[in-house]
Amino acid sequence: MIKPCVLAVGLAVSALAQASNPIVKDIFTADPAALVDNGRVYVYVGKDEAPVGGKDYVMNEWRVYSSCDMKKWTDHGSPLRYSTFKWAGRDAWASDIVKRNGKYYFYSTVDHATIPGKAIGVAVSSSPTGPFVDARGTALVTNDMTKETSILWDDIDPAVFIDDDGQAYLYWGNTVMKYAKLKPNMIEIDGPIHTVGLDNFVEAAYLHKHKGTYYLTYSRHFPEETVYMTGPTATGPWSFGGVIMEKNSNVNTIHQAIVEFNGKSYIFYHNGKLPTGGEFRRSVAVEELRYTPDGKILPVPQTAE
Ligand code: FUB
Repeated sequence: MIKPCVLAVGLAVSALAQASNPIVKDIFTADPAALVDNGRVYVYVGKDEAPVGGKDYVMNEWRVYSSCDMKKWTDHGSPLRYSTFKWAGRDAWASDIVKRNGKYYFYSTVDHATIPGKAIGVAVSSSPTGPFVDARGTALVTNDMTKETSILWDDIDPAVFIDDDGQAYLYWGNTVMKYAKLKPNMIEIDGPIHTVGLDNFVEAAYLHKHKGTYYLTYSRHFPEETVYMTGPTATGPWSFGGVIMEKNSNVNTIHQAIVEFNGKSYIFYHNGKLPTGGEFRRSVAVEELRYTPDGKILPVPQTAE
């Protein structure tokens, strides 16, 4: 049962609880995806399980937390694991979530058990907290090593955006950004897969719209920083906007998600700031995101309170 949020009259919502980054302090979390639904914000994270000194990601499940005020978070447990996708072999990597026609569609990166490389699956639930089931029984996107530009991990980091006319788009990629239309059923690619050359694009493509402008954010360089581009449509053409968040000190990745909630904009990301944190032991945090009157995004410093 998900409790409805009650707004306190005459009190700033932010005064209701102690501010606190990272959001989760008892486990390591990474690759935030965010959803605002029925007045509540949900953040979905991959659980980083690598031991201290670990040399690679150990990620078996996603977890979901929700909040009424961006400060006090309720733990809803794990709504799915990589093994929810029977065709996947490992790796609950980055994800995104969207609601359509009363259902919640969760797009996620996993390692394919039989096709070499990463793949993207889509799971569905009637609740934002799950449980989610595989919506197709097969991967939505698989690696194609016959292409000259292919690498084993170029099909990662899905992000979904539904435009005002109802057209849904899937964005993803590593090194090269890709995008495609989704059919209205949200579980099939519609038409060709496009590739877009972006300046020093690494990963974590993410699309949002604010006051009529489309914003494409992504990670560039390595260690990564979060940058943005703006465009007149969901497919560009894109003009470089600037750096939103500078690189982490002890983690090469940063992976953002952006939502509007109760009249403010927020950016979720990860860093390595928990004690014993680092490259494979990350922590999801959130900051307010501010725009100038002419639509530029102001640089966002990380806070730890
Ligand atoms: O968490 C595994 C990978 O690291 C994600 O897919 C990337 O975005 C980076 O954060």
